[in-house]
Amino acid sequence: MRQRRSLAAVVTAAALCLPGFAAAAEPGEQAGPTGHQPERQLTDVIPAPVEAEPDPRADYRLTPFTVIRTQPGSAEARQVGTYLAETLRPATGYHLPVVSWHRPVPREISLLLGKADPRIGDEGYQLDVARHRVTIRANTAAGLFAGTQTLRQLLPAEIEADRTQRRSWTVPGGRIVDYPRFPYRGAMLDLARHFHTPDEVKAYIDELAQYKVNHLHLHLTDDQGWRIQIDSWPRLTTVGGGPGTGVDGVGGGYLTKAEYADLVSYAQSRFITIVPEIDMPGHTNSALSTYAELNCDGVAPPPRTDIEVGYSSLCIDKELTYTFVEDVIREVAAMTPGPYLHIGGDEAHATTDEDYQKFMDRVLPMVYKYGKRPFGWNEIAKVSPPTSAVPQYWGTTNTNAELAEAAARGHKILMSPANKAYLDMKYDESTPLGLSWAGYTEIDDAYDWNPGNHVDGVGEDSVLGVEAPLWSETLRDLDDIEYMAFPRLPAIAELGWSPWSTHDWASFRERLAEQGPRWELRGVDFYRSPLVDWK
Ligand code: NGO
Repeated sequence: MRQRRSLAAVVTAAALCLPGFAAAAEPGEQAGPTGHQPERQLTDVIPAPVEAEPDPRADYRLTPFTVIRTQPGSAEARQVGTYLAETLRPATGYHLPVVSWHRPVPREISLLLGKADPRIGDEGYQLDVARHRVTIRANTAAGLFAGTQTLRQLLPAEIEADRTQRRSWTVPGGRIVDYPRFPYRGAMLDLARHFHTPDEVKAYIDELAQYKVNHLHLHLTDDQGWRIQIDSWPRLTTVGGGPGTGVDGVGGGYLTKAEYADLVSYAQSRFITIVPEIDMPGHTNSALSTYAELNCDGVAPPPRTDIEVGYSSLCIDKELTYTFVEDVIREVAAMTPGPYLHIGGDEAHATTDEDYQKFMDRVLPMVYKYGKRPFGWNEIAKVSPPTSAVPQYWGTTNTNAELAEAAARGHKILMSPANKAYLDMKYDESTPLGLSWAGYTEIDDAYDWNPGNHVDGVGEDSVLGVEAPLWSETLRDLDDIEYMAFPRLPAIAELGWSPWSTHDWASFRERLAEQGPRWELRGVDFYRSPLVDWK
């Protein structure tokens, strides 16, 4: 009884105070079998759900009386409920109180743990939309979060507005059972070529989360700049990340440990794990030009802000190199709760194969010593690292002998083929930003490949997942990032989440068109590909 009374009090408060209340004051369940058609179909979601069974008699209408009820006793479920309420409040103007009661309430959206379809695993969810309630069930808070992101896309696009919209809010009825194809669905942002501020990274995280991306790889160091505070080598950031260290001498900057920690927890609140990358032994000019003693001849090379690659190398035969690397790995591992630490290893053209092997033989054990699982660009496959190390494929061909051998030895591979998944490739010859060394990548190119058989000898079972890297040689601000990421990021996210049986360009292109108005309302810049009939 007490619970019901307090609900009434809340709703009355909503009726009295909230601007949106009047708009929906004919509180409504007019939606449903008669008349009102929802604008969305149950399958209008990116990534495509595993299974969707529409029930047109069961449309649900969000009203000023809707309550979000989360699993009693679960602080995590409550956080997901609070995030959902925060995303739905601005456009609806509804109060949407979040409660953790045991008993169901009328017109609720409930987020509950357990008792779902057994297939959903750790990250999946079951979403039931009925006339009087929406129920999301999952085994974990991550699954509940994924379910809420689906629910968000099932509401009309105006739900993304930051001001109250005078309209009704109907969710199409039926059931979705959904879970990921691969455990790792990633994006990468390059902070080294141009620094991107914590706020820009957070804005990107907010977008990634909507497409069920669960890892963000940060490329933190390169020839141009060093972007993460390392206490034992302080000049890395004050000098190596200082003003003018962006490409063409533009910008500069770095993350303090406090800012990094804040980003890690912000990402965690959206169920995204940060994967830090310290690129070595190549791509190290910023460290080498900051600390002369790291060079074989003890002479610091000049800082460089051009976009040449493959000219720098740590000094393989100097013991100080390994003191330096261990200090960095220790500090980065300590500030990173996630399981992975990326050590780069790409384009070490200034290091001989023998030296590269020597270097990796010393450095890979350090990653394990500090409790992390190493990631590296696919070049690390040639040193036969322990099989728990993850090579990240960035080639442009469908054959790679070293990668196939690594898969045969039992490695999991992360797929980021540059001609498909690199978000910094130009869309076509007229794209003002980006590079084109791997070719032009239109939205259909980004979508049409199968990570489970893209490289000969690397089958579905050997694939850890997919990642869409965004390198920043030409990208200075958030608008630039967004313009290159959208609409291709959702394509890569769908390849990582949705089963291959749902893969369908015609359907994807239509679902993508529906994202356009959402991006506009959120102020997200995007490329209006002529291949899509944007709404
Ligand atoms: C390559 C190179 C990067 C460039 C990027 C640009 C890898 C793994 N190494 O990818 O340094 O920024 O291309 O597309």
